[in-house]
Amino acid sequence: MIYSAWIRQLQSLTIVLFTFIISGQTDVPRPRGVSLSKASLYSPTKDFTCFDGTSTIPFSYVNDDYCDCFDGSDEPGTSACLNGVFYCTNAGHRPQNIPSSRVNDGICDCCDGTDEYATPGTCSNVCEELGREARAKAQQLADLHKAGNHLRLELIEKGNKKRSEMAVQLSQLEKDKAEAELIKSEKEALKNELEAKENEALQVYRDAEEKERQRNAEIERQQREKEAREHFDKYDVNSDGTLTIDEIQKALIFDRNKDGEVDQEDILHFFGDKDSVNLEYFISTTWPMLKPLFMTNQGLFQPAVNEEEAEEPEVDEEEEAARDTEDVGGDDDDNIDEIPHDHTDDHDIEPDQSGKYDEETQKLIDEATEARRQLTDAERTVREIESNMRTFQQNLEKDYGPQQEYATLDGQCLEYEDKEYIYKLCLFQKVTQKSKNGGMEVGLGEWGEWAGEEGKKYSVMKYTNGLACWNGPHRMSTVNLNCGLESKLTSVTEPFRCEYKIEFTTPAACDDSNLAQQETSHDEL
Ligand code: MAN
Repeated sequence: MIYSAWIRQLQSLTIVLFTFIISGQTDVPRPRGVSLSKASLYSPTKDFTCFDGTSTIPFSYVNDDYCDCFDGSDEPGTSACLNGVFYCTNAGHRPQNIPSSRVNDGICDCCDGTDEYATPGTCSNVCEELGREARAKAQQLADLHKAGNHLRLELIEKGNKKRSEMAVQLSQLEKDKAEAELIKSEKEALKNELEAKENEALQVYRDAEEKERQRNAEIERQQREKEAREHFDKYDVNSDGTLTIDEIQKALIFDRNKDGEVDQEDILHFFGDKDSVNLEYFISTTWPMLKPLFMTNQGLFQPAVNEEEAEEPEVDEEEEAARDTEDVGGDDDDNIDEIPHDHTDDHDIEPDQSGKYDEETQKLIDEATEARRQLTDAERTVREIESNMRTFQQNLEKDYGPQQEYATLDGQCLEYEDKEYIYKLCLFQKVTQKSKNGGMEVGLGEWGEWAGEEGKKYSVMKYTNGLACWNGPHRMSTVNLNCGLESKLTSVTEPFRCEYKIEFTTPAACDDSNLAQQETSHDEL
């Protein structure tokens, strides 16, 4: 045990020394796989404390190919810890952190080849070449951003102008609305006033109509009564003012089964289980029940025609119908009691033959109609102003980017075609898809929100709640914004069913300062 500890110490010393020699090529000597920024945490004159603070070990244990720290911080230059981090200096290109488990695994991860130090010659140093390419690309990007940035500044100016114009328009609409509401309430008051007059005039017609209705009802009632009385008199053979079962049985017209007799039970039913009925009961109860029966029989048993008539080859149906009606209704209305009816009263107010009102009433109706029309117009105007205001308010509340650079793009539509579909992105509104083989436009989402990751919020747009996918969720689209000198869609894909990814270039996404920030964050690796 003591021997093995001694061996471990000796090995460690050799490895650490070797490491320091290798890293000694840079200014600050440090163990292998340690970045410049972390060099001070590895001091050969002190014990090493794991980054997570869980233990402190002799410095000789650092990079001794044995994992002592839970966080792998004691083995940055070996693959002993699964969770360690190896730092590639990559001089000439970008430094890089790789998982230390990849150290000496036979695969070149660092462009300077330092991760494969156990087998020198396995990896050649290609950092200069890669760095050159990366720098050229970065330069291109920087040039693009610089050129695009001019356009972005223009968009910012236009965006701010658009917003302030919208604010002015909104406050104008607020004034318009106040005015329109005033007009509306004036029109409403006028309408109420004229409608009251119209109502008053029409009430005269309504009253007359009601009077007429009552008069007709009374005529009908009297007709019914007259008819019932006539039948009563007919069947009351002894004219004693009482109709008996016996008397009605003689009226064979009620012989329903045509056996020459009127069923006594039926009569009892019509008589309310009494032997006889008086005129009053007959009118109110018996006749209304008997009449349908009477009418049926009347239709079935036509009165016998005399020979002369029988010779007539054709029967005038109209005449016959008229005769039937007479039979049913009894005599004509000649004897109907006159209902008092003051026509002079009605003369002025009844609509004339063509259904028109008197001149004065018609004038009031026309005035009220016009007032109603004007109120409807005034209400429509208020609604239209309110709807415009809502649009302006919604647009003013929309997040058009930190400097309004996206404001002028609102509503602009761009298309992209692939083999199967034509996609359309209407910025801040919606995304659609249309099959080239025809069919309906499919909604792939409506404007939702900016959804870029922290610090890059304005690099991604989300359009959600599109048409429901068959047996699945609603379609939605993610729009990635890239710097470009013109606004266009460069690709549309569907990485997951009903989830669409759109690449969109626009000068609004070009920003020198953003680029500078990105570069800084790369260097920090
Ligand atoms: C349509 C298109 C496709 C989508 C399927 C899902 O064909 O909207 O993009 O994948 O429906 O059923």
